[in-house]
Amino acid sequence: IRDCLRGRIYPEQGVVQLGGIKEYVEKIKNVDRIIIVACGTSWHAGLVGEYLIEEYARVPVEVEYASEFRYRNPIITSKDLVIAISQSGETADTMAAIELAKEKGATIFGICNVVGASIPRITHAGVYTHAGPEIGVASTKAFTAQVSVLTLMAFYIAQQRGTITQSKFVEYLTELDEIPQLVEKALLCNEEVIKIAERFKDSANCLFLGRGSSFPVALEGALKLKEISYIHAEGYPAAEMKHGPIALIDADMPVVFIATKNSQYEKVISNIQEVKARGGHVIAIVSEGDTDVKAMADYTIEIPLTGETFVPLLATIPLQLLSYHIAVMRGCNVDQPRNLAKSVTV
Ligand code: F1P
Repeated sequence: IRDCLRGRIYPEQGVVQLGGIKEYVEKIKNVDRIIIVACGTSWHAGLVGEYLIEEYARVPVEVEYASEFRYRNPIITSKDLVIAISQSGETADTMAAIELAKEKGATIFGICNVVGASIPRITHAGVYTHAGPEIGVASTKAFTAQVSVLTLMAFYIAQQRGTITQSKFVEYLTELDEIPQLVEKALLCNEEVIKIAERFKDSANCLFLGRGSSFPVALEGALKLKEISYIHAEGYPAAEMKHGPIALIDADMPVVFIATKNSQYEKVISNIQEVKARGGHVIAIVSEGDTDVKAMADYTIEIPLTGETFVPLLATIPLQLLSYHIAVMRGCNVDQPRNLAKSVTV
């Protein structure tokens, strides 16, 4: 995240550097709709982007799996702005979605990690995440870097459209600038995560639940566990639990909640109570100093207290560590999971 934000945010001056995107400022000011296209982890980052762009810039956002979007007949016009997200910059589905949107006249921005990859070459403008090479196949630091860029874009679009004041813009940039230090603090949870991994490493299933922008974080937590430890995991919005997944809950179903102090904290607490009442084991990601969730959950992992906007950047850290430790304890190759390719080019 530090490398991703370096040279990009200048809170004191109240400016951001977003490369070629700034050449499309009129488009940004007048756009009626943003469509985000991506696959896998990048799609989850896109969902976080949806929450943030709609919250701050008040532009309707749709987030599409590129692998679906490319094969249907989506309604796209020259008024649309499409943001394509890809770690590798080579994902065939994402490239096909970009070409389709371009044919219909949309403006395409890219968020990519690999400099000079194919996707940056077919977009109109873009931002590199500069997360460094992803050694493993599963996307990890690329995810937090993508979310950092999307957070920055949400603030920038909001500033340009006048949906936030310049003083708020500066305030948000200042908070974002502090995130790398908070991530360092979040990493101190490692010892606690190892204990939890030891306890649940033999589970057959796992459920991840969150509300608001913590819902995509739950999806990403579940995907990482699936990808590198081969444990069946599902991410759900916590409020959807009662519409189905609650039937699965028993003593063999660990449930990971993102239960940080934010606007839906009380509601998450009642979801935790529902799980506990059915004998489920609760692992909760909580804000530093939390007492209410701690009194209920079987295990808690603390992350630094931060504004709701920045929770995805911090809450992802313990979830990635949890998958990592479980995978290592199960003897899985975390860098080269079976059946997965770094770039899905067909
Ligand atoms: C998309 C993706 C990754 C996943 C795996 C397969 O790649 O689904 O999120 O971890 O590597 O591909 P990308 O378009 O972000 O490179």
